[in-house]
Amino acid sequence: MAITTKCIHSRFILLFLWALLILGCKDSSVVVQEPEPSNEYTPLRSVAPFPVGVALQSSRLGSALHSQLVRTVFNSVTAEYEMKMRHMTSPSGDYIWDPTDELIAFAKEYDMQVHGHALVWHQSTPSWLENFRGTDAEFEDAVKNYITNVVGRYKDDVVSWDVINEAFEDGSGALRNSVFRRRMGPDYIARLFQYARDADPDVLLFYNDYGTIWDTAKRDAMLSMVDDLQTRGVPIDGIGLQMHITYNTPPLSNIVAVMDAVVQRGLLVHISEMDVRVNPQGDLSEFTSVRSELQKQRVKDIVTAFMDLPEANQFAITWWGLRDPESWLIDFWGNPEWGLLFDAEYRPKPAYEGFLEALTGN
Ligand code: 9MR
Repeated sequence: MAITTKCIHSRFILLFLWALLILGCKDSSVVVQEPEPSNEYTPLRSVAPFPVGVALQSSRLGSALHSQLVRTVFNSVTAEYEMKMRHMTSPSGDYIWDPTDELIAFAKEYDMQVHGHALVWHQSTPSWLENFRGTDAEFEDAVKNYITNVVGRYKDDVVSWDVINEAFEDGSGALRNSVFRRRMGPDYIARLFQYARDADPDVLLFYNDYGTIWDTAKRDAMLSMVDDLQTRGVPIDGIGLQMHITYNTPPLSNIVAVMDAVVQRGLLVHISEMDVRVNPQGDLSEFTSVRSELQKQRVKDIVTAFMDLPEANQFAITWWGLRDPESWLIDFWGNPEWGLLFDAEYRPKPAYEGFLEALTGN
């Protein structure tokens, strides 16, 4: 009898220890996946006089920490890919609304504005359009229909759209020979803007591109397009200057010159898709404090230059992702990179301080 009681006791103790172990493991695995965010920083949205945005993927909202950080720090969101044509429609052309609806619901709940990206982009053409069998007029009707449906559906939720993304070639500034250019003719951009305006008279319409801050042919092509659209009364409200830069290129003076040219045309400036590479030569295998300080200064300089623009022309600054390891830069360039404001552990980096210092004038 004594032996049986002893057995029951020791089994109970074992069970108790096992339960403790399981709970302990569970706790520590949560900590590993989602470390505590630091609270020792001022949210950008609480001090910036303009919207500060971040690119989002709806699947990342599943991480409580990710979504908490996004909504605390930023007050504008852009879908990193889910609002592009190839993701808004299936290969056969059916609309896919859920991921966008989810992003928009999140933005609404936390009082954030939504910048739509992008109605037309040659790199995100769905196969139903790339291989469109009808006439050119039918092709254009399909594009118009798409713009009307998408812009119309999100009329009350999306403040601004990139109507067309990256329409000019690198180096020459020639119009890319995309399926849109081939099927709709060389004046297709003007008609895209008009279709977007017809779908929503209040939404702000942007042209968005990379390289316009270092490639003079592309910059000139973009500005000539703007001049032409404005002369003909085609609606365009702003320019997205994709800020995919490195810690030391291009010179700040180039960036300021393009921003000024946009302002001279009475348009809004969107510093879009911002990230600052610190390892463009691939010489770093870990992030150094020297590069980190250079990155900080670069961010500070860009934000300061943006704030020097007339207030009426400051649209927003949008970061192309939240945490370093999630950035497209790593796969694209094939080097270790630390291009964003937060590190892998969700901690704000010195670059974040640089942004704040520019905002507060310290
Ligand atoms: O960062 C985006 C990446 O997650 C997507 O897979 C990719 C294709 O949709 O697009 C990336 O974002 C691009 C943006 O839409 C346009 N400018 C260049 C960006 C980096 O490629």
